[in-house]
Amino acid sequence: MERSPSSPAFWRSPLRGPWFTSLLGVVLLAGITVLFVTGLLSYAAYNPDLSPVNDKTPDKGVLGFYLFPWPTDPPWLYRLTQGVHVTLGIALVPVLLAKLWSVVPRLFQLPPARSVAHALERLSLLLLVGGVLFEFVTGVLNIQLDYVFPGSFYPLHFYGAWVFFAAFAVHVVLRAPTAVRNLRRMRAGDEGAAPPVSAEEPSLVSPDPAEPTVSRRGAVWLVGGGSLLLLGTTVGRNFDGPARRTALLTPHGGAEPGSGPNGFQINKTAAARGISAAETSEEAWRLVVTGPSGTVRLSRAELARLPLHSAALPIACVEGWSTSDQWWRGVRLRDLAALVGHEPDTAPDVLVESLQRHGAFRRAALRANQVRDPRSLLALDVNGERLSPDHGHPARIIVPAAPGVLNTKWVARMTFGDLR
Ligand SMILES: Nc1nc2c(c(=O)[nH]1)N[C@H]1C(S)=C(S)[C@@H](COP(=O)(O)O)O[C@H]1N2
Ligand SMILES: [Mo]
Repeated sequence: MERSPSSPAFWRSPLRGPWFTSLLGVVLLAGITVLFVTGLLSYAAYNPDLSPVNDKTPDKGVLGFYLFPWPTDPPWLYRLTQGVHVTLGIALVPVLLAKLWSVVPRLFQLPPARSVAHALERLSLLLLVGGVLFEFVTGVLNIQLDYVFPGSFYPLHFYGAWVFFAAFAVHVVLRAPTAVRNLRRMRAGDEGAAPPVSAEEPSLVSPDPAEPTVSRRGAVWLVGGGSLLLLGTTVGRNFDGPARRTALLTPHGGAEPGSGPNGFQINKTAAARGISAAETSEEAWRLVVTGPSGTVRLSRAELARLPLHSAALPIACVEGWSTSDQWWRGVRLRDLAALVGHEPDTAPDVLVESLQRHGAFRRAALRANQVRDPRSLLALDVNGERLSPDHGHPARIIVPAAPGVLNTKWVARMTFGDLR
C-alpha cells in the first residue's frame, strides 16, 4: 500500500473522522465568534477615531465603520470584554490545535485542486488556517512576552482578524450544515456510516486505522481538560490578592505590586518609563491645563485644595488582566475643564500627556462622554494613600470602563478641545 502523506492510508489515527472535526468545529464557531466581537469592541474602546494619538491602525479605512463612542457604564465593561477576549483565546488553544490535527490529512490532498471552485475553497482554507494561527500567535505573544511587536501589534492583530474572519465566514457557510449533520448522526450513534463530505473530499476516517491509544471520550476529555487547565491558570489574572497567584500563565513585565493601598498590579514602573523622583517632587512638578480661557498651572498641593471626589474603579489592561475596584480620589476631569473655560456638562475631548518622554502610552485622548462623567478623575490618591510612583504619582487619569491604556500615569499636561 502506498504510504505517502497524500495517501489516506498514511494517516492511521482511529480518532480522525467527521465526528471529532465537527465537534471541535462547532466549539470553535461559538468561541471564535466571541473572540472576534470582543476584539472589535476592544478596538472601539481605544477611541481610535478620536485623535491620531490614540489610533494604532491609521489606515483602517472602512474597517473602522462600526466605531462608536465607548460608554462609561457599566464601569467594569472593558474588564469583562477584554477579560473574556484574552482568557477565552488562551483556553481555546487546545481546541484549535486538535481541530487542525484532525484535518491535517487534507493539507496533503492530491491533486491540490480538482476544479476552480475547489481551488477557491482551498485558497480560503489557506487564509483560514494561516489567519487563525497568525491571530493566536500574535495575541499570545503580545500578552505573554510583553509587546514583542511594539506599536505594530495593533494593525497586525486588527487586519489579521478581518482577513481571518472573512475566510472563517466562508468556511462556516460551506461547512456548518455538514458539521451539524455529523453531530446529529453522532448522537444517533451511527456516525461510522457518515459518507465522505463530498465526492471531491476524501473522508477523514482512516482506511487503515491503527490500534486506538485513547478512546473517543478520552480524546474529548484530553482536549477539554487542556482547555480547562489553561482556563484555570489564566482566569486569576482578572482578580486581585490570592486569586491572582493562581494565574501561573501570566508572566508579566511589571514589578511585584507588594501589599498595602498601592498593592495592585503595576504595568510599567516609574523606573521603566524613566520617571525620576526629582521631576515629580512638589517643587518641580506642575500640571499644565489648557482650554479656551487660557492655561492654568497647578502644583499638587494646589490640586489637592480643589474639590476632591472618590470613585471605585478597576484598571483593565488590553493584556487581559484587571484589578478589582480600587478607591481613587482626585479632581474631576469635568472640573478641570471648567478651570479653563468650559461648562462641565458640555466639556469637550481632552488630550492627556505624561511626563514620560519615550515609549508607548505616554499620551492618550479621552472623549467628551468620558470627561463629563463625574467618576472620571485626575487621581492623586488610591485606597486612602498617596499614589505610589509606579501607579502614577503625582497624578494619573482614571476613567470608568476605559481600557487601562487610556489611564495615563504621571500626567503633565491636559489640553481640552480641538485635538487635531
Ligand atoms: N505614562 C504612562 N501611563 C500609562 C502606561 C504607561 O506605560 N505610561 N501604561 C498604561 C497601561 S497599558 C495600563 S494597563 C495602566 C496600568 O496602570 P497601573 O500600572 O497603575 O496598574 O496604565 C496606563 N498608563
Ligand atoms: Mo495596558
